[in-house]
Amino acid sequence: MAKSKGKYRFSFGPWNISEGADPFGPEVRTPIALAKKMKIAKQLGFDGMQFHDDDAVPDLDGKSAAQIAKEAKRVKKMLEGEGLVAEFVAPRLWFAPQTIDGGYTNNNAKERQYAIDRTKKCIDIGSHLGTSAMVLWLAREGTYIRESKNARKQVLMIRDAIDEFLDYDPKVRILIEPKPNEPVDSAIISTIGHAVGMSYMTSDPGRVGVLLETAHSLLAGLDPSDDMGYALAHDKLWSVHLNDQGGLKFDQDKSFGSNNLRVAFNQIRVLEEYAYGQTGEWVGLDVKAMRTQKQDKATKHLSNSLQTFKFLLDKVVSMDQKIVSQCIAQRDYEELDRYILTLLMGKRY
Ligand code: XLS
Ligand code: MG
Repeated sequence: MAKSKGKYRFSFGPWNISEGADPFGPEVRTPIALAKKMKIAKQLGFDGMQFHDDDAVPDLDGKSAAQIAKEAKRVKKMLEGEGLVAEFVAPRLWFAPQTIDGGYTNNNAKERQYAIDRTKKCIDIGSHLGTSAMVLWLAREGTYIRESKNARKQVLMIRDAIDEFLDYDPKVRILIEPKPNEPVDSAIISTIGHAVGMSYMTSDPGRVGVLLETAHSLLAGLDPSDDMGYALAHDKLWSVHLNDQGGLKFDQDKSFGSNNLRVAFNQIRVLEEYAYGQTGEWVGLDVKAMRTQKQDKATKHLSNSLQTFKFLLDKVVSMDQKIVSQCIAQRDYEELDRYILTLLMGKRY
């Protein structure tokens, strides 16, 4: 088995240290400045940070290209000062009044244009931050009501938008992050299969890949490690957002492995088997602290997730391949099941 142990690079985004608001209650912790979040990232053993466009350049809609460049370059300096790099930038296309009915698939031409222009600004921010990777979480590209949008047309609108971005910057690489639901009832690019399919429809499939988030696969009723395998078979797994999820509920962003250790183990097993990370792919931890967590202890979800990753990596690496192969050869999957559970429980087999 190819071993990429020790080669993994870890990242998270400023939104992963949050104030704890949910749809039913306000913030319960005070905001932490970006500079402090970078320090925390370094202290906790992370190598990079992810950004939404306005994490790097707040209120960017009202700013000129020169102002955007100046502020983004300042953030790059801050990163450098901490010995960090930017993994990607993602346009926040779900917040502004213009994106209430979606971005690239909005039924209003002017509002669609806003989404396109905003994304181009995001691409510029990425190059100022020193990353060519742009993540597209297509949050509102879908509908609450089937009859309001034409599904076939929406797919082509997303393709056309991506083509425009590929054309706008010949260096940009686009990572589609699919999610089946939330905030819209049904998303048009809802799974990794949809995202990979979309990549082949674009003008330059070699520059369009995917970011897989554990919880988003689980919310589609799928196994994240199988989804990883699917994207890996297409050489399109360019980033991951590891976290966890307690069944088909709202997007919980629980600490990695906290709900289902075996599902977490299998994700690392697949990544490790295919030497993920050896060509620069990152391991992002898209986790959130519980709302109950107090101010001074609200980064444990990050350190815990990182530690769980490392502990599970040890399990993956110490798996006895002979036992696994024997069980497979004998079609004794009950025995294989026992072996894996024994390994995970840290008992003698
Ligand atoms: C939200 C998404 C978001 C992306 C970046 O559910 O996971 O955090 O990762 O836009
Ligand atoms: Mg994510």
